[in-house]
Amino acid sequence: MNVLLLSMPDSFEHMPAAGVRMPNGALSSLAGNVDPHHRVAVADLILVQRHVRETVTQLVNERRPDVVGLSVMTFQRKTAKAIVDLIRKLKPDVQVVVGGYDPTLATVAYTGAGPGQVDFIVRGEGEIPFRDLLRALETGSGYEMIAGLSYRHGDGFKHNRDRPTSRLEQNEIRPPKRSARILTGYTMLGRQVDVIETSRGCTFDCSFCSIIEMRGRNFETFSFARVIADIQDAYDHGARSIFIVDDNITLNVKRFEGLCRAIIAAGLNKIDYSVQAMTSAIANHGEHLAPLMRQAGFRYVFLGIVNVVDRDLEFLRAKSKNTRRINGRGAGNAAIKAIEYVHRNKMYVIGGLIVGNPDDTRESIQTNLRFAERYIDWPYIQHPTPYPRTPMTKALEKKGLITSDRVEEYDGTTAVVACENLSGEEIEFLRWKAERWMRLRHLSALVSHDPLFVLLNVWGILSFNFRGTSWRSLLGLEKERTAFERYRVIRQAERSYL
Ligand code: B12
Ligand code: SF4
Repeated sequence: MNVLLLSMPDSFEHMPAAGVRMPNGALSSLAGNVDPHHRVAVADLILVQRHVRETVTQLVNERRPDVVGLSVMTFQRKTAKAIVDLIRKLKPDVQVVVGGYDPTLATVAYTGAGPGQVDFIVRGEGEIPFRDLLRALETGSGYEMIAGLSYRHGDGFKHNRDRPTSRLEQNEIRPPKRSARILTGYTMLGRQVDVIETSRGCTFDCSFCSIIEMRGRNFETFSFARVIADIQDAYDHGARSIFIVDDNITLNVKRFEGLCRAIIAAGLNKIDYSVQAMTSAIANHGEHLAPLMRQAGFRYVFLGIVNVVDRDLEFLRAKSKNTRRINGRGAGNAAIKAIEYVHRNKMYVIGGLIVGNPDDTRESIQTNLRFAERYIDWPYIQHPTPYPRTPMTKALEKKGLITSDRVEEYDGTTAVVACENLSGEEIEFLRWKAERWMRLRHLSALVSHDPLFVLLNVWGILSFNFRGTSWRSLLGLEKERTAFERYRVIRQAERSYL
């Protein structure tokens, strides 16, 4: 069968498509796990963000897919539905499958008839159900036995039982197939980027995170042999920068140290790596771990700092993962110590913070922003966002603080939730105002690492970063509020990809 797999073009504030265009790891993994006789093509639409309609039209006309699969996050739902409509117009007999976080956690949003209508929903991990679905479509053997699948049946949808998470050590999941990708232009600030996985899952339960409802609290790991082969494959396909997409690689620090050693032994430390990490793990084990990470080629460490105010950490259920331990005892917030280890070893901190929680005040938000200004190299500051079925969403609903149900705005940097004492707009204004300047500071580090990229892209980066801002507002001749209003209008227009 001809299969076309698409990831959505929607990007957000911290990942401007001019500088960061990463492949979607799910799709190449699906491609690697279907039966080999299918002709599978993967198209990451972030690579053609301003030509989505033309690209999809061309792909459907050229490849005549029997099945189209879309990977969708919640803020991409509206785009996904518009793409489905376009594909159906071009090829009415196509079978449409959706998977990923939004179809799994907001399944009913996809079961309706009419615009954006889909035929199948894969809930949770997709490799095995998608492989089995293609088999069933080919042989006409029925869908009842495919765990994790929902399918259209008469006027409604049938939902098969959930599928247990895969045992990764047992090689149940075959490696990704990067050769299925048909578009080019992946980049992480000028270097070709790819994504790899070394584990799936997390045993924590932060209230804002989708992972627990997605797969339960568990931690599954791939063997080092598989990981190293996967990195080598990414390198052979041209990657010189790798984003490790693991939910929480730092759950097992000994294993992470072993992985660093394996990367060094395989000579793959010539690649720049980026990874997400818990502050507590880096603060508690940084003495040994951080130098090893540096030696292995790590450059950016995304630290889930979350918040530096204790009350907020409690609301976000993220206190223990951000607590430093000395002799087995809690010793305060781990963020500063973790940042110290990262910096001492010449790596950069991407600082993940969430501001605008229910009890936040102007002062507590400013405390977090000032912290970011002082300690963080690249800010990744977000607002509480009510993703489907997270504990935080339930809490926010109960408090009546959700101010927008337009899911295309659920990109993390559009405030769709108010505090008890501040409007969403005010919270977003405070973040927007501060973050533009924090990002600017990192330009010098970019220049020394990739001068040509900066030279060729500096104008694009600056105009994206300062969109809405005018010379008059910079000189104080116009209110920053006015610039912010302009920015919001621009951001609103950016959300329309077709
Ligand atoms: C890596 C990652 C990123 C990377 C993305 C790199 C890339 N291009 O893939 C970066 C850092 C850029 C990123 C950014 C964002 N992310 Co992000 N990210 C993740 C993370 C940590 C891992 C995702 C991953 O690759 N997993 C590995 C793959 C193999 O697994 P998977 O994606 O789940 O796919 C499996 C199934 O879902 C399914 N599947 C997926 N697609 C499809 C399609 C079909 C057809 C089928 C059949 C099955 C299927 O099968 C796959 C294989 O088993 C997750 C999860 C987490 N715990 O936090 C968040 C997560 C996906 N991100 C999220 C969000 C919100 C964002 C942002 C909007 C803001 C933010 N919070 O950072 C931005 C927007 C990105 C953009 N497009 O601009 C949310 C999504 C919530 C939701 N309900 O939509 C998550 C769940 C985190 C959370 N807050 O809980 N992210
Ligand atoms: S530690 Fe990270 S992956 Fe784990 S639940 Fe919290 S935010 Fe999600």
